[in-house]
Amino acid sequence: MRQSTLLLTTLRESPSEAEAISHQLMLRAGYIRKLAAGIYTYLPLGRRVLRKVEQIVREEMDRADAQEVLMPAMQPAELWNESGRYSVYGPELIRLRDRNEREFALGPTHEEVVTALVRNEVNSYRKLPLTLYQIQTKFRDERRPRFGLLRGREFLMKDAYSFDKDWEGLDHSYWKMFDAYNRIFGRCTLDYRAVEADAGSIGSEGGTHEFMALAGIGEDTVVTCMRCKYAANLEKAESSFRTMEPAASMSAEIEMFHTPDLRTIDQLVKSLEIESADIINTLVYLVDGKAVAVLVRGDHEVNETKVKNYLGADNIELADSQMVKSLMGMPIGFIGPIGLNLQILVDKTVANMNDGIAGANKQDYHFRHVRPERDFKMDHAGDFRNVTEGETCPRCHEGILKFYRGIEIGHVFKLGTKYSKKLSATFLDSSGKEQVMIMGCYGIGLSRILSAVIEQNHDEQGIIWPYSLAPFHVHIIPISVVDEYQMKAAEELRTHLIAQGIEVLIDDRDERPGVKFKDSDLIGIPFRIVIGKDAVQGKVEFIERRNKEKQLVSYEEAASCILDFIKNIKA
Ligand code: 9G3
Repeated sequence: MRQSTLLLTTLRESPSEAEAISHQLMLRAGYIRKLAAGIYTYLPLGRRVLRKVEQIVREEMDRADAQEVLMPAMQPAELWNESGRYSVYGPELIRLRDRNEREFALGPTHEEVVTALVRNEVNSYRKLPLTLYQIQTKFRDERRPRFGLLRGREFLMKDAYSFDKDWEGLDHSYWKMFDAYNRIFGRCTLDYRAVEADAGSIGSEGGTHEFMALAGIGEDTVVTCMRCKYAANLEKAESSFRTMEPAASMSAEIEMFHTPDLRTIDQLVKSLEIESADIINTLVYLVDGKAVAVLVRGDHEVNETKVKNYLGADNIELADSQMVKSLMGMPIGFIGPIGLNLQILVDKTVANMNDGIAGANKQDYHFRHVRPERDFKMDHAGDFRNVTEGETCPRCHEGILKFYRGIEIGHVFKLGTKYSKKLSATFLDSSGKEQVMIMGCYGIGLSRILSAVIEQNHDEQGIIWPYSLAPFHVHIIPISVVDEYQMKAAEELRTHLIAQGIEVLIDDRDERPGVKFKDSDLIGIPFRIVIGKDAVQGKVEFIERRNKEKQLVSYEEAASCILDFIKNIKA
């Protein structure tokens, strides 16, 4: 490809709205352009990288015996009503009417469509297991699209769905996909972790893992043990909490005391000169619209996912001060469990306290010497908090838990019969008995992978593509396009490299060298060959983008350097 014809405009500055480095670089390096919030065009360089990711995904899906299909984005509302999800999703689900006023959704995912397809096409156990996949555009009207391709409203996903005759079969399909994901993310040269995850709204009936690319910009928190392989999304992570028996009832009787304007943990800690761990923090949540109190120790945070799952609810939100005022007739900051006529969930760390400070449900008053069980009933004690860094691993009980920020690039679920039952996807088993298919579903965010790879592979000057995903492998830069000798050498080198299956971009623009080098650093092609005045001695400059190593080599050496590199990364 000749850069003088390539649709590529690099920007010196990135638009102020771009906060994530991957977003800034993809805009500046001419990989994407924004059409609307969360909606992007892939320019030629971006499309070439995306196609390489697709190619890796297809190869590994095919290797895992999944069959590629392509399902429509226009999904009849009837299907979403059959699954009962049409009313569950709000404005995030993009809905439209066709010319006959029939309702459709623009597909955010395809459980309903694929189950309706398979229920019509498969009726015998002999046709199972069956795994279908597609690479297709998804639509989700995110309230806050941000970080470029990381959280878009229209994005490319590989979504796969497995159908088995029994749970054992699903287990086999699940781990086959899991292994394929490891190969895919390995080939994308991503630093990632597979973590135990919360099934979320999709409600898988048997476990789910997320694949997290480690990156500071990541919205998820990955909890890993520094000693064993334990890794979990913070939403689900636990620690090896030993429920100690509360110390003997040494604490005095409960006592109310005046705490004027002491509303927050910090204010209490400072003015009473206590530890935050001595405080019983009472938070009020609206869970599916119902007020529920959750008690955690003052140095812990409530884990809303754990609370929601415990109560089997769909929605949870922290009651704000107005809600608390109208619910409890007092301002936030003095709520406590004693005399509180709400359902109370108590984190088990609190259950072990025996001399706590808690709100007195009276403005400007708290209780001290509070002892759970003695002073307030605990309807429900359980794990309702986020683990903290430094706690002990729940698996090996020795390793220390460490946190990382992660970008969710993949998610695999054991669905069970959640959709096949509702949509009657059944088959006749070997004894002719009708059975419900057992499903799994498996997603990879292809657009997100571009962002994750850049977040993990860039420097001050721009992107540094891994060889496996680079839009081109070699960037040939003649210093002077009017120098016939240099241009001839560039063309010969290009022909020689292409003959070896290497993808080459020639910067044949009539630009100053400095501009060419800056652009080359920005777009991140792994290898660069500069053809300058040394060309007459048959020498060219060979530069590796990642470590900026420069060598003056002959044409042949330049080619063999690249071929050697390819050989040992393929090895
Ligand atoms: C919706 C909307 C947004 C959604 C969903 C439905 C996420 C929804 C979960 C999944 C589960 C798996 C197959 C590939 C892997 C992920 N956001 N999910 O179901 F209507 Cl608006 O998509 N689907």
